[in-house]
Amino acid sequence: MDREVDEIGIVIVAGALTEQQCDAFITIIDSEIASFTNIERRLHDWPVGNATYRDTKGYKVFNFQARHPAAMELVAFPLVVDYFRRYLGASMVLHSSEGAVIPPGCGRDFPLHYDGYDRIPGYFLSMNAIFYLCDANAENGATRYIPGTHKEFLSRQEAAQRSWKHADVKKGDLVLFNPYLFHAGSENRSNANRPTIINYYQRGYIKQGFDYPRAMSISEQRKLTKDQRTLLGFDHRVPTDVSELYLQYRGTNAPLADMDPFGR
Ligand SMILES: O=C(O)CCC(=O)C(=O)O
Repeated sequence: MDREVDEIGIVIVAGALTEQQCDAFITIIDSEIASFTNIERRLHDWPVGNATYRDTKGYKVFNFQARHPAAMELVAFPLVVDYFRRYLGASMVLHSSEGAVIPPGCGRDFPLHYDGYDRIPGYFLSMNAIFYLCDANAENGATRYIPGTHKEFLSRQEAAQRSWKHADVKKGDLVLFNPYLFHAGSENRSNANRPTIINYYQRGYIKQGFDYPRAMSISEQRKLTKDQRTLLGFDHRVPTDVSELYLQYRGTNAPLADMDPFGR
């Protein structure tokens, strides 16, 4: 895996999820899309040029880990977490988890990009894991990438002049990225959706996509494993004010970091 991440820029892990797990995740994503809140519907209807967000980017179920216990379990998928921690350290956190669906006809304009805020030679700030819930290739919007660009530090304009390859993956495969590899989704020219789950991790000191601990009830927080708590950012919370600072330090020799007003 190290060699492929270093030499090619992506590694495909075959059969990370079973067919049944993929189907169950597709059902969860579809039902979340069907019951989108008003603000989620409005985001997808948002005008982008002459089209809408949905027509250009497809459907995004943001905060996917909060939608179902299986999705929460997936953010702590041991292969991903153990492997990425080797690059991003033990304090690594989740930046975002998304259920993503590229419908037929969508994805033509996904821009080639690298992941993360910055490119620092020899040092990664983030890493991306895409679980494919269907077979994917050049026909139906598979991830495209420009091999070797993770070592070249090109501009986006330079990268746009290069030719790319498509990942060729089976349902249940997992694609892990070198963050500096130029890549993007691609046009879905088939008649079926291309569903994926995109779990994106980063160093523990970078701001996460959402304030996960604050978004959860105390009872939900208590169901989390230690690993999930670390990944969701419970070890790096910012107190709103001095009263929360007292909650953090109350009564133990370690920061509570829960800010649980009822105590434990
Ligand atoms: O959907 C894809 O194939 C690519 C997703 C992507 O580019 C990203 O998450 O950075």
